[in-house]
Amino acid sequence: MRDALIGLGANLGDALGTLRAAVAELQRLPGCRLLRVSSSWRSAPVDAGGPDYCNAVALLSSALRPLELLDSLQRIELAHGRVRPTGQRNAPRTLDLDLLWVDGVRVDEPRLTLPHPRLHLRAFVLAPLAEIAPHWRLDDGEPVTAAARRLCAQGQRVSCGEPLLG
Ligand code: PH2
Ligand code: MG
Ligand code: MG
Repeated sequence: MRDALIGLGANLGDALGTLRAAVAELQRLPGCRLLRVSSSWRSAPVDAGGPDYCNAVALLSSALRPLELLDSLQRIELAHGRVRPTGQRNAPRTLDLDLLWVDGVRVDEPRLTLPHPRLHLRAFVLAPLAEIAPHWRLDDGEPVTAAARRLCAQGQRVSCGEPLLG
């Protein structure tokens, strides 16, 4: 079993309801145990257009290989009506489940790069991560709390919203 960090995002339809449903599905994923889930955090789209996003992160313990876990995440996205318009990068989406980090795993393949190459640049990931794992350190050793504060000071606005569990 390895710990795995998932980023959740939605900015179409009932985004908060979709994140709650996705968390319930992560809880039921075969071969996985849900360890922690952040609150829902609201932010403006980064490098994208459309409505504000609801974002969250979830920490799993998973017996699946990274690509198997990615397949499972993409099945959940599809079940929530995720479509990928051709030629439109970062199009608004009903549900985005990104595999961001797997303990001890580095891969760089067409379908999957771990750790996620933009993990350290996104307050909408680091703020919820600091909520559930305040002692987490990024690849370069920077504490997640400091990195989240720095990105917010640089102008990325994120605000904590509703709990996603219970
Ligand atoms: N996801 C993107 C691009 N931009 N911005 C916010 N605030 N939240 C996201 O989840 C997000 C984004 C591509 O996946
Ligand atoms: Mg994404
Ligand atoms: Mg994605």
